[in-house]
Amino acid sequence: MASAVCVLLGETVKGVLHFDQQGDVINVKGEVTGLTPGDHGFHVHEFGDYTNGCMSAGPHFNPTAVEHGGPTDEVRHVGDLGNIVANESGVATVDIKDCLLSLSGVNGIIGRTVVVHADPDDFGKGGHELSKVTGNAGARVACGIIGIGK
Ligand SMILES: *[C@@H]1O[C@H](CO)[C@@H](O)[C@H](O)[C@H]1NC(C)=O
Ligand SMILES: [Cu+2]
Ligand SMILES: [Zn+2]
Repeated sequence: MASAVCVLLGETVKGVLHFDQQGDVINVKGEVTGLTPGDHGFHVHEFGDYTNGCMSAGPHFNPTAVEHGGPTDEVRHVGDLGNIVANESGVATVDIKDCLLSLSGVNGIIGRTVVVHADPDDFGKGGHELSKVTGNAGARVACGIIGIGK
């Protein structure tokens, strides 16, 4: 089993994520706090670059150069993990299983960045000019670089 870890930091939003891969399945588990209640776009972005904060992480990790989508859509970026849902206390418990992400190879996410957004990801269906690119998920409220876990 391979693993990775990501510490998310923003002005008010914080969290820790653990990635465990068994075969083709990655399980992303953790907790994110300090959110507004509701859905928040949750993606792996291309670069592990924090030079100018979360903006330096670049676009969604998209090695196959396709349109943005939801996590269960056939057409989606590798980094499209959908939304995390914060409760009334602003806490999102994350427990996502995904078969497209990987900890190695062309879909490898180690050294890239997880970004949590201010707004919901519309999975490309919102009709906004950004829907097919980012899911129109708004500002980057926290991010963290994915590192090798122990
Ligand atoms: C939100 O979730 C956290 C973590 O599970 C929990 O401790 C807290 O009580 C929940 N808040 C509400 C209002 O349900
Ligand atoms: Cu994003
Ligand atoms: Zn995307």
